[in-house]
Amino acid sequence: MTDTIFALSSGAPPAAIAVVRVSGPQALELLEALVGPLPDERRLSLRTLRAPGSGELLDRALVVWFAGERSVTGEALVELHLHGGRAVLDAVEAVLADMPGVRRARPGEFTWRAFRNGRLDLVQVESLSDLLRAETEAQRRAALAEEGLSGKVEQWRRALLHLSALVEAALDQSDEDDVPSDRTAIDALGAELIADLGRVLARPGAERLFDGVRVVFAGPPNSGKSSLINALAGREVAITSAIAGTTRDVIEAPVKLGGVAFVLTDTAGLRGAGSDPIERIGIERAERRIAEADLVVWMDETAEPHVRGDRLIRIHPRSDEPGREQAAGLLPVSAVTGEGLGALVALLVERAAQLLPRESELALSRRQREHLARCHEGLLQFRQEPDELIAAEHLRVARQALDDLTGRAGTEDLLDALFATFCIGK
Ligand SMILES: Nc1nc2c(ncn2[C@@H]2O[C@H](COP(=O)(O)OP(=O)(O)OP(=O)(O)O)[C@@H](O)[C@H]2O)c(=O)[nH]1
Ligand SMILES: [Mg+2]
Repeated sequence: MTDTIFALSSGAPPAAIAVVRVSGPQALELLEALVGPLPDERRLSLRTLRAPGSGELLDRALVVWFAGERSVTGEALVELHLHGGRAVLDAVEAVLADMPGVRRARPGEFTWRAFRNGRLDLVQVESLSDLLRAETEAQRRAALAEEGLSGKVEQWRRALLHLSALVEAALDQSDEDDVPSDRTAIDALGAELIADLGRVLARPGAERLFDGVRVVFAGPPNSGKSSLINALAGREVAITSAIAGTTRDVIEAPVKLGGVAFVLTDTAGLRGAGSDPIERIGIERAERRIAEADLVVWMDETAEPHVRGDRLIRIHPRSDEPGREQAAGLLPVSAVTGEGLGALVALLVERAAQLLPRESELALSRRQREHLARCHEGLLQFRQEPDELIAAEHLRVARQALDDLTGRAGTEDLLDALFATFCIGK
């Protein structure tokens, strides 16, 4: 029999309220043992909780229960809204853990049960995971929009099934010359699906949104890279000094600027001659980061930037200092006076916006994009394949890709990896 699981689903104690969730076949029995006769289903009710054996008073708390057909986990579910003190929680949890067949939940286990019982598909689970880890406004909106993917995938799946049915029918009829095959409908539906999937695939992915847009600060030693990163991050991320060659390794600082997640990367000052072997390794690393960056803040007024185009942001650093000629057209920025910092942030946010999914527009994760791309590819091959039997096989591959996307055909290791990212009580 399935275990009944419980966990604290709200934040760490002490808190005003601690919500303990219990899910599984014995959840209702357990609630009855704690509070006596059950209140109405889905009705938050004030009850006295007592330890089943001793009758000892545990807490007075709001309790609520849901039958399996209506709960998020698809099992009988109980919520105890306890006073959020550590001792209250300990006492109640000790009583729960003592009951036979009842144990503490593993991380993500409530969500895992919801998935197993068909309450959520994998895309919805991922959206939930993203929502829980969202730290910026943009991440929160993207996570909420991601939920819409599940419905979209279901539409595509139905359209694909319909398409397959048309193709099968055409195959059956191909022996009988007098029955025309439905080639026009098949072509139209195929083209529509390809276009629809293509549109979603063409959008920027969600990775940058959650992992942060990678901005590398590069320029000669002493140009003020580390000082500028410290000023933008509002904390001492890197050591700064008047000694040229202070920064040698790559230092990353995740920051939120203008509601967008960035990873600011400090690098060793770029110079050729005169640098020692360790500094040279630092410079090699800097060059690698520059090559991989989404954006590069180039802090050299004279030297030719190592990147071009949309990735490049040129500034005139240490702009407060007399004697440093302001190069024409470069944004003057000073880590000391704060001049130009706001303008630089605005520029970073503006450039980042081009790399990120548009607000509340559906953005795919790498995993989602891979499966969707496989589906798209299957459809393209289906359209080009003159042999109807082989074409039907391409369609099957496309359908399989969508099933992989929603987890209908989920492999265990993938599921383990995903659910392990959840916290206990979720
Ligand atoms: N006046 C003024 N001084 C600055 C500014 N930014 C940095 N400095 C000074 O310039 C020197 C070098 O600054 P860093 O931030 O260490 O320069 P860096 O580019 O990281 O140097 P390396 O790590 O050696 O490549 C330090 O003495 C800083 O105090 C600025 O905006 N204005
Ligand atoms: Mg430095």
